Amino acid sequence: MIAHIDMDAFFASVEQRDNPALRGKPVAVAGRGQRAVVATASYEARKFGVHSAMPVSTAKKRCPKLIIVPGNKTRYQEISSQIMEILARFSPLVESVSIDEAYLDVSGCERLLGSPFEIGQKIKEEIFCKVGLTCSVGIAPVKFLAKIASEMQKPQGLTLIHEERVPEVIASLPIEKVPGVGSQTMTEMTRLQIQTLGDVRRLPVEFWEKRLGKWGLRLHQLSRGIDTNPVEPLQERKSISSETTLDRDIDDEPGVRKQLLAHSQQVGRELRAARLTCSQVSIKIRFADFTQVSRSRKLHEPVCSSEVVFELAVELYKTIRSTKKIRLIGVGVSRLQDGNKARQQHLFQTNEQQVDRQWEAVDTAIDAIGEKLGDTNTVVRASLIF
Ligand code: TTP
Ligand code: MG
Repeated sequence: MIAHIDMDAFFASVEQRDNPALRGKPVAVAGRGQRAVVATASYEARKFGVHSAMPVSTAKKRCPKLIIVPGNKTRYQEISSQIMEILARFSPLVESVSIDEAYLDVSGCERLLGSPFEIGQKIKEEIFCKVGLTCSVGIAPVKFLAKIASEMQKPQGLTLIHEERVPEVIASLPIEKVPGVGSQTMTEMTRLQIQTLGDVRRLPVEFWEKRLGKWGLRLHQLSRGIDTNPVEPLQERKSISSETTLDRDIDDEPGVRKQLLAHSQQVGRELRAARLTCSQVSIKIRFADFTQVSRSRKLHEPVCSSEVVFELAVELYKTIRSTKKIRLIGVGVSRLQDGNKARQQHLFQTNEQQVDRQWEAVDTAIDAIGEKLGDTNTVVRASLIF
C-alpha cells in the first residue's frame, strides 16, 4: 500500500500556527505589489472563492476581510524538512515530491504499525504533535490513486481506497483529476468525449498509443488501475529557481539588475541551505506582450555564491537584445551537486576562484545572521534598498 501525504493550506497554516491572531480568519500568503498573486489561502478564505494563483486584487474583492501575509519560503522549506524527517520514521521508502507532499510505501509496515488506515492515523497524529500542522492522507494500492485519495477529503482527511474499490473509483474519476492530464490532453479528451478515466479503458490501448504515444500507453494502464511507478526515495532536486511578476513593466537596466540580484540571492540562499552547488545558471524574461525568452550557461566550476550567480545572470541578460518592456524576471540554477563532494581543493587557485570563495564566505555569514534573527533580509545589498 502507498500513502500520499499533502499538508493542508501549507503556507497559510504555518502563518496561522505562528500568529494566533490569524487563526480562524481568512488568510492568504501572497507577494507584494499590484500584480501579486495568491500562493495559497487558508480554508476560511477558500469559502469566499479565494485560491492559489489568483491576483490579490481579485481575492480582496471576493473576500474584503482577507488578511494578506508576505510569506517566507526559506522557513516553509525548513518546516517541510521537519515533516519529511517524521515521515522517514514510518518507512525507509519516502519520496518527497514538493514542499508539502510526499509518498510513503507502507507495504510491510503492518506488523509494526497496524493496518494501512491505522498507519494513516498515526502519520497525521505525529505530524500534528510534532509540528502543529494538519495534513490529508490518501492510501491506495498504487501511487496515482494514493494522490487522488488524499485530495478526496481535504482538509484533515484520511481516505483509503481498498483494492476492491479501485474499479469503481476509476470508473467515476473525472479525467482532469488524473495526475499528468494537462490542458493539452484535456483538449483531446473533450474532442473524444472522454469524461472519466473509466471512459479511457473502453478504447483499445493501440488507439491511445497512436494518439498520445507513450503517455497514451500510461493513461490506458492507469485506467486499468495499473501504475508501475515505485516510491523513489531521495529524489534529488534538479533545479532551484526564483521569479516574480513585476509591479509594473520595466525596461531600464538598473531596474533589471536589481531584480536579477534579488533572485540570485534567493536562489543562492536555497542552494546553501540545502548544502548544494550548481554548475549552470539560467534566466527567464517574460515581456509585456507575454512572449518569453530564456538563456542559460554552464560554469567551469560548481558554485554556491549568490554573487557568481548574479554576475552570470547579468551577462546572460546582456545577450538578450530586445527593447520590449519586461513583465517577469526569473533566475534559476541547475546541474546541482552535493556541496561537500562537488569540489576538490585546488592547490593553485586562480584569482577568480579566490574571489568566488570570498563571496561564498560573505554569503554564508549573511545567511547565518538571517537565520539567527529569523529574517533573511537582515543584511541586504544596498542596491536592493536604493
Ligand atoms: P498545495 O498543496 O497545492 O496547496 P496547499 O497546501 O496550500 O492547500 P491544499 O490544502 O489544497 O493542499 O501547495 C503547497 C504550497 O505550495 C502552498 O501552500 C503554497 C505553494 N503554492 C504556490 O506558491 N503557488 C501555487 O500556485 C500553488 C498551487 C502552491
Ligand atoms: Mg497542500
